Amino acid sequence: MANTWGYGAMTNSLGDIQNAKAIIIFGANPAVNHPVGFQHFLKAQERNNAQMIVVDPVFTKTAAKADIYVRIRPGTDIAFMYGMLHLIFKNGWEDEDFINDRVYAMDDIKAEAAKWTPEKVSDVTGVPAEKLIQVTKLYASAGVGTLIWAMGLTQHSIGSSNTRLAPILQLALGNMGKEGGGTNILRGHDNVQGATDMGCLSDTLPGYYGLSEGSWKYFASSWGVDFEWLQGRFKSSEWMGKKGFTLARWWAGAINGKDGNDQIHNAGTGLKNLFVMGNGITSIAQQAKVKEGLDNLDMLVLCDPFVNEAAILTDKQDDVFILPAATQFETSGTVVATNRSVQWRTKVVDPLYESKTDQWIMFELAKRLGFYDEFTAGMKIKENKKDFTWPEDATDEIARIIKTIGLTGWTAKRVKSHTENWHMFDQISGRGYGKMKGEYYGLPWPCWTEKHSGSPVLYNTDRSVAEGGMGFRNRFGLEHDGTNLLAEDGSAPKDSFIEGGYPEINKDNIEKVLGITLTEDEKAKIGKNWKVDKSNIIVEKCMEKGLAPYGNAKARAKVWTFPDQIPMHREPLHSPRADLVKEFPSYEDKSNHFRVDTKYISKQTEQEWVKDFPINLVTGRLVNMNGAGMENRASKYLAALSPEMFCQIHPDLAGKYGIRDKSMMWIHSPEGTKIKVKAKYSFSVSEDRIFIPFHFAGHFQGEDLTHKFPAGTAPYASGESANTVTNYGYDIVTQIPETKGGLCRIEYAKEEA
Ligand SMILES: Nc1nc2c(c(=O)[nH]1)N[C@H]1C(S)=C(S)[C@@H](COP(=O)(O)OP(=O)(O)OC[C@H]3O[C@@H](n4cnc5c(=O)[nH]c(N)nc54)[C@H](O)[C@@H]3O)O[C@H]1N2
Ligand SMILES: Nc1nc2c(c(=O)[nH]1)N[C@H]1C(S)=C(S)[C@@H](COP(=O)(O)OP(=O)(O)OC[C@H]3O[C@@H](n4cnc5c(=O)[nH]c(N)nc54)[C@H](O)[C@@H]3O)O[C@H]1N2
Ligand SMILES: [Mo]
Repeated sequence: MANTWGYGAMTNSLGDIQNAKAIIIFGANPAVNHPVGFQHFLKAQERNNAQMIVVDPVFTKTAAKADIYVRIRPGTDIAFMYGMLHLIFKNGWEDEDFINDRVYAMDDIKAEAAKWTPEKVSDVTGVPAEKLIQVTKLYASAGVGTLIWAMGLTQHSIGSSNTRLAPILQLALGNMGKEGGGTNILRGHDNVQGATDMGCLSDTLPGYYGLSEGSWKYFASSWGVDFEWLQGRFKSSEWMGKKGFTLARWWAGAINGKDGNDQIHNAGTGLKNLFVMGNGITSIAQQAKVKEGLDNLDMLVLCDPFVNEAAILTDKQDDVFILPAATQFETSGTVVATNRSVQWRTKVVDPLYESKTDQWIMFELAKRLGFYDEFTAGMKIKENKKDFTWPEDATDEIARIIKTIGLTGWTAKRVKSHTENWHMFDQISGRGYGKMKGEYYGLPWPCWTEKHSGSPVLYNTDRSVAEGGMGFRNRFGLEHDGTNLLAEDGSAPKDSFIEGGYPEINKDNIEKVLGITLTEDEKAKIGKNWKVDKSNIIVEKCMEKGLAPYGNAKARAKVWTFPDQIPMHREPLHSPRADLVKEFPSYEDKSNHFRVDTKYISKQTEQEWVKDFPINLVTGRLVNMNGAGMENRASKYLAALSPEMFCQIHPDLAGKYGIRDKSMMWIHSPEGTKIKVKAKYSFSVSEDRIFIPFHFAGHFQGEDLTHKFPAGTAPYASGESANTVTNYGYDIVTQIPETKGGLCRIEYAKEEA
């Protein structure tokens, strides 16, 4: 990644947005989805007269607060950002020193940007050339600017390229590692950052450790279990190193290549059981496939405080288990916020009625499956105890093991002291006062040692490493094709022993790079490198010298192992512009992508989709509902705010199809599926696109399934799921579904008598 960590987490923080002189938002609607955090945006407008630019295909509530609104065609942000870079380089608005000292391969970006003239950008994105020029001039000249994104950038077949080019734009302007700057990704669920950090990903171990044998061995010994035992849990040892299925396409595993569906690569077997803990399932793209997957399972287990609507969607009658999970209010432990900071959460009440906490369910499951001792061994190691205390010992286990992102300082004791003293920290900088002096609120990672302050602004070289400073991470070698990948002289964090770039620190180079001599005892204790050094001696020695253990390197604008080495515009698989599909085709089909063969070019060119499906389909969120929506539709008051599934449609578009305001309409997808929803006239969308929220479920392709709820459990509002008509399409690297870049056809739906 251009930005080593910014892929998923904020480099700065919500409070820090108050320092921004300009704000540019791509595909995020914080007024609706982060309404509390959005106050910091409004304060930046008040305090600094910060200009706010919103780039979105829909005129949102956030756009209503913007100084400039840019209506972009879905899936064309790369063209827009290259258009900005084109103007930046042409006018000399880039930060030359920053690029020279801290960025690798910006020349490749410059060459691509040269092709994106304002006229070309306008043709591809639908944004007038003058608007692109106005936005770029404003953003490049305002002083430090923050770049915000969320799902409007990620949910595309080119989502991962979007999330690379956005940081590159910030690198070009020298906006990284600065207060008021950075790339600030507004994350989703409560604790989704913590869940990702802890390895709820199918291609990493906790802390983003890879699936190599070395990583597994580090974890085996840190967990106090035999490596061979762990290996024995897999069909054969090679499967230990393979990526798993993703949530987006688990159903392909259950359908197992039947009836022309995508082939899977899963050791010769399909998926038989699905255990769901905290996902709505109806939030996944291509619901007809999801239903087929559910129907094909041997067993379905749903652990949820509510009746998970997967149980309503499936026709499966036997072996569907609904386990009453307790909520976050009925348990305690740590959660991680969007800016990498941690908080302690205290239980409010004991689990109500027969509900059980998620950890109780997991422990009981481990007991029944016969590996409870191994499952819990890691929590007893630190103090060599017979039993563990939940959740403190789990928190301490994480602090003990996860070095990659620097969680060493996150002991239960410290985290609790932060939450208890939250009033002792500054709202904007996060800096502590009084007894919390020298620490930043929630110890944003990396928090290298048990004494470290936390790092509120990633890649900030104006601070010493001890107070959260650092350069970019050295992850990809010292040079590539003869070009130095380490940072240039003068770019090291404040108070650094070394002026310029240096490699990541390991057992072999520590004495030379740090200019020290280790004692025999230290030599015996330290691990192979800083990531697996259980003694933490490497990190401690680095701190003494003002060095970040992960090195000081250049950010990469080019990833030589990716299908597109630099981000490239490619049309969505279902594009309204057949002419541009020829000019900017999608990728070659990808075999065994997270175990599933995945179509790109073959789907894109299967037919000229726009002929039969002429309208862009945009999906997104409402302020009163969350995710799959069950939690909110089960609330009488929240449900009353949007009691029915609806579609925002421009009156001129509706008029062409004879669709009246509040009449019913059908939306048809290229996959042959359809939903029946209520039309809602709106000028927030233009005539070429419609917007639908994805928070509804309980109806399927015109059929009301709510009679299937156990008595008394149906929510106050039900309706069609947007995901029944979201199109086929998955990101080339991450496999996130293309739920923000599809096509559809609409039709008036006759009212039944
Ligand atoms: N009230 C509420 N708050 C939530 C949630 C919720 O469900 N309800 N969910 C939480 C979760 S899990 C998440 S991930 C976040 C998501 O937060 P957001 O990403 O803000 O959520 P969305 O509304 O899905 O999408 C944001 C915007 O992307 C725009 N968009 C679509 N396609 C494109 C495109 O191609 N380019 C650009 N530039 N924009 C595009 C949409 O029109 C939409 O306005 O919200 C979190 N907060
Ligand atoms: N079309 C379209 N689809 C989308 C998106 C989009 O923008 N457009 N956005 C995508 C995104 S970013 C996301 S994150 C997903 C969100 O989709 P989901 O992850 O499905 O969202 P939630 O509704 O928050 O689902 C959480 C489930 O967990 C349950 N739950 C709540 N608390 C607990 C608990 O403590 N324990 C347990 N065991 N369960 C609990 C809730 O009752 C609910 O059933 O949707 C994705 N789907
Ligand atoms: Mo999300």
